[in-house]
Amino acid sequence: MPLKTPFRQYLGQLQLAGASVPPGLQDLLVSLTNTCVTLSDEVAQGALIGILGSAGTGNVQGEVQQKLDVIANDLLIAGVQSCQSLAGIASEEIEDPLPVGKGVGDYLLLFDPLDGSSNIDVNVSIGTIFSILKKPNPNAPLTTADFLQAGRTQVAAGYVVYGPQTTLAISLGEGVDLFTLDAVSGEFLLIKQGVQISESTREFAINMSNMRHWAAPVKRYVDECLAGSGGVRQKDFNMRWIASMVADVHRVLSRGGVFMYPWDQRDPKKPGKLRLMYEANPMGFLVEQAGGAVINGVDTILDLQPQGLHERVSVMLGSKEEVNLLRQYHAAT
Ligand code: P6P
Repeated sequence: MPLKTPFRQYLGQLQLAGASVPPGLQDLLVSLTNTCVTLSDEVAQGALIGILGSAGTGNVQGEVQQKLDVIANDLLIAGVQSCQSLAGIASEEIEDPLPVGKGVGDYLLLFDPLDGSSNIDVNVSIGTIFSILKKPNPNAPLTTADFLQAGRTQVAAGYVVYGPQTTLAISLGEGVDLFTLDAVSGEFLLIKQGVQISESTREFAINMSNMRHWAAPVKRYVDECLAGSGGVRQKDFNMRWIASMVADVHRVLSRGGVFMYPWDQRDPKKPGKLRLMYEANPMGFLVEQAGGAVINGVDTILDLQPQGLHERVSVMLGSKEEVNLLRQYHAAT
């Protein structure tokens, strides 16, 4: 498909296993991404329209909400209300799923409306992460159980990163494609089709300040990266940590690497910091579609059967060789 194809036209031309994208899914994706364009404008205004700083409220995660967290959540919920194919929404910012219309329809939408919000006030990239599932019984009343499907069942997943460019990464199950927001037309234009993550890398991403709390396999892996060319890996590594999953994962998709937010002993009962349903699963879907891998240490994350809408998970994703090594080290314990 020609570069700079607008997203709406791309969806109209895309073939999935020889068939067109269902019109209801096209409508949902266009409404969702158009809302992200509006959100991008809000994010870019920042202090000029008084939307930085804390909202003074907490979310279901027990976290202090930033004003933009609330704005993003409200915008996204409002932006998809007219989608007849959408039955319900699950958001990081709200406890229970929200029915759309009468709560019937083919699809379910899950999102982290504004991931990385600790970076909002310091002008570092943040983003919206989304996941779309099929509703098991389209005409039955909406239930939380409808959303508790393994990540591999996603029909679409993606993110919009609000950075130097506002860029959309999306997969409908046949590879990952990238679009950048054109300021003139206000549309996402195709910039790359078929993103592939390099199997090997020299770059890892983890919050090093947590090192003393990590499990042994993670400590071993990172120590070996730090030992560089004189150590068992026989190559030097670089480290990055943006503390915004969307930005870190976009870098991994763009130039390879491994991103880790593993379980640590600060709160042993918590399996990890990141959420399975609307962070790890959509990001893992993209990474696998781009030829990478995503695990929680021992299991492939996309095969996990969710138990709760807001459950957390340990995450290691990116270049296949590195993720396989992490899996090997976890299996050896
Ligand atoms: P830390 C942002 O709050 C987030 O959920 C992810 O986007 C990011 O990868 C992680 O938390 C950063 O966590 O502990 O390094 O601030």
